[in-house]
Amino acid sequence: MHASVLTIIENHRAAGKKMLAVLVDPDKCSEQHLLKLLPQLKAHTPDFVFVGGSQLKISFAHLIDVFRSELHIPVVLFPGDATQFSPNADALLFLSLISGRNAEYLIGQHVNAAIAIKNSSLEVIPTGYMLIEGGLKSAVEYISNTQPIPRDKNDIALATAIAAELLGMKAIYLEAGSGASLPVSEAMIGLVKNHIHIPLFVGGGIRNKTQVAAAFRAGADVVIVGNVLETEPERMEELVAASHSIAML
Ligand code: 1GP
Repeated sequence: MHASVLTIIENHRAAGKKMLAVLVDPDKCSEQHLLKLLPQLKAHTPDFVFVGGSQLKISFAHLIDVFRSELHIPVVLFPGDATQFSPNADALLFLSLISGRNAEYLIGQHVNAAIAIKNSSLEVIPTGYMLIEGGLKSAVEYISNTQPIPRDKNDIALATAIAAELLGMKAIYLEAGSGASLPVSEAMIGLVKNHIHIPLFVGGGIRNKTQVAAAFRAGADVVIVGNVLETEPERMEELVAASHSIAML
């Protein structure tokens, strides 16, 4: 049993430490890939494993159970919609796509999932999920039928994040989209960080230790990496080490 995800994040923030989350998309995690990924996750443990994706409607119960039994870190649901739910995870990012204006992803999917979530013992983390233009059309943009915030419109990103905090959300996630060619800019991360008090997650297109360090220096509390480990799971060590070396910035 570990502390709640929000408590872990708050404790790290208080100690000036940064955190890395590895995102595993069940659509892209074959049994063969899992056999390569698991030893890396065990040898170079990140702070969290996120499970989810935005594309296909698949059951990921098996993956959740494997991570829960093999790893000693929180397993966090990062759902693309209400079907991507398992009561066996530790926590759920209850994502509201606040960069967009599609009610289905602002509240509709949440209503669909609400009773199942309420009946589970999952830690629920209401999260303002902000899609930022990342150089490529993202799956989130396509599936949700919303527009990302332009990558140079830092003022819009800031106002959106502040609105989320005022609405009572417990975290902000700046998302450039999985496989983005351009991660969220340091300027945008820094501006948002300086005006909110809730934890800041940053992901999308972060592929190496330099980019991990840049996102942390700019103000991210938790950096999420996914895509790069789908093709090169052996990069786990470098990315986890980068999150540790940035402590106390
Ligand atoms: C995507 O933010 C995550 O939702 C991670 O992005 O797959 O590009 O690392 P990548």
